[in-house]
Amino acid sequence: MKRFLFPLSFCISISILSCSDSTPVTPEPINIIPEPVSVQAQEGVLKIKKSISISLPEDISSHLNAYVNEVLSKSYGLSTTKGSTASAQLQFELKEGMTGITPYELVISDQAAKIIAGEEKGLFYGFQTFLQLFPAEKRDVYGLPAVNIQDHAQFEYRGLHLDVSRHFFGLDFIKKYIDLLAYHKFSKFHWHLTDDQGWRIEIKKYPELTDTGAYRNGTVIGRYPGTGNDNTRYGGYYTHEQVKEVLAYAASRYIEVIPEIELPGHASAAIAAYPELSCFPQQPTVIEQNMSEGSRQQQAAGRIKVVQETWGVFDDVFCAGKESTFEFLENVLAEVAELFPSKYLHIGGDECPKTHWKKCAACQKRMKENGLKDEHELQSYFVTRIEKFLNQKGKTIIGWDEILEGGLAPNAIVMSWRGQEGGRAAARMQHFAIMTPTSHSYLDYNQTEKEDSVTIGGFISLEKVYNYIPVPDSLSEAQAKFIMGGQGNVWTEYMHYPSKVEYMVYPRATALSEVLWSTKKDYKRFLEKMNTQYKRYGLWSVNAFPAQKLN
Ligand code: TNX
Repeated sequence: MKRFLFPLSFCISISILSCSDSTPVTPEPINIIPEPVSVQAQEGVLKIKKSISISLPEDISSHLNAYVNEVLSKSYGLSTTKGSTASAQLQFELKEGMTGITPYELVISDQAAKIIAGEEKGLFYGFQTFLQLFPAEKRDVYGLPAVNIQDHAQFEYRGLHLDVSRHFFGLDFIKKYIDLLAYHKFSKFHWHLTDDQGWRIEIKKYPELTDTGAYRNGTVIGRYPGTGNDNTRYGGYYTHEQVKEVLAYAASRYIEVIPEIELPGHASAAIAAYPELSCFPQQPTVIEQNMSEGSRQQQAAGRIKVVQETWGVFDDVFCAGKESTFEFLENVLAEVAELFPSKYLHIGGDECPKTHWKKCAACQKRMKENGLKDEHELQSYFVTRIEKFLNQKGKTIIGWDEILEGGLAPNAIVMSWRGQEGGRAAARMQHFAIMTPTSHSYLDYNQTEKEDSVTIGGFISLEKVYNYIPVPDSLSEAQAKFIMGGQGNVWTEYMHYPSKVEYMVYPRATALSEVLWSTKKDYKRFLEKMNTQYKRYGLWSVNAFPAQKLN
């Protein structure tokens, strides 16, 4: 077995420098991910031994203070003391007039490290860069290299998504996932909370959504259509209190959490809870192959709508004809809008088969009354109506690129997943877009051609992710401004455990962080930095895909 994947050609000249108390210390090599705008190595080394003095601006958020102290202590065993503005070893300073998206400067001399930024978020990013100048292990003495770093982000939207419906992940893992986002300077966590296989957020007005909709009677075994059903009840959900805990945790890491409530498709779990949301409440849920014993018995006993147990796209969607559907969704969304501070709310919009709408008298009546020429226009009516409701609540909707079909809702942001075309079309219409194409950012796809675990298939290598350019060439400069950034999508049909999520997501999310933050492209250099990054994965206890298996 090969021990190292990446070329070790990058070798900075390691000089042994003397420090104030005259013990020689070796400065760490500089391997920052995502790559900063400018890094100028200087002569000298800042020596840190057992404790570090810190000065923060007086009016800084207490959570930033707490984070800085906690990470330095947990990761590096350093005790922290409060230092004076002029002499602390780690100084944070807010300064007006810096330009760019969340700019910061990090200046390290043999006396002190100074992080300067226009806002707290910038100070936080500067601190992440500072941490990457430490070795990825606890030591008695640390030697940080003297350096001048100027940095800012290329895109404001730098996201990672997580599907918690197909498989559910508890709070500890969600927090760890957020920690990892923070280390990579991601700015958004897209929390995919509802889908056919489980409704995962408490809605006080509709308790059945979680009492019934958060649990399925079993799960298909193996790759779809599977070899059987495990016949094991599976599920879970987040209470409002837990959601608030996650939001506070994310906020203290400067990460915005964007909730997704899927509509009008991917609605089987909600329909299992409230069958009248379907066009056909009297028709049993169809699970063509490998249905669980529990669901068979449930259907035989007359409770014919069940939470889905297999993967795919299903015909039973929210009925667009009944007023009660909109009343329900508005009540749900009102609670979600209130809970999440983000100005964005993702409403799904993808993969909504029109089979039921075509046969449903209420849907057909709605189309006729509103002069809608086909079911795509009915979907557009659906989304536009929901958008209007959410706009009144001060929220901007994001939807998967199917929301372009039949006419885009007036203020919607398009999340382009079936390639780049949706994002390009949106930008041309002066709508904002977020790029998450299956070609480059589906982190559920295989990362080697020889993948030996069960996955959804496909193949997106680390290099492919790294070489992604989110702004399509064909856009004018003015249109390109509508590309807010990009995101990695993590669909969890084949990720049953946190360790599998990490195995699929890292190292590719590391490459994506550089794509979204930096304008530089140098894959060879990136691979060199990955030698250090794999050590950081060790420090962070991340079960990353093994480097040896990547080539
Ligand atoms: C498509 S991307 C889906 C998901 C699946 C995913 C699997 C999108 C908007 N919808 O429902 O989980 O493919 O890769």
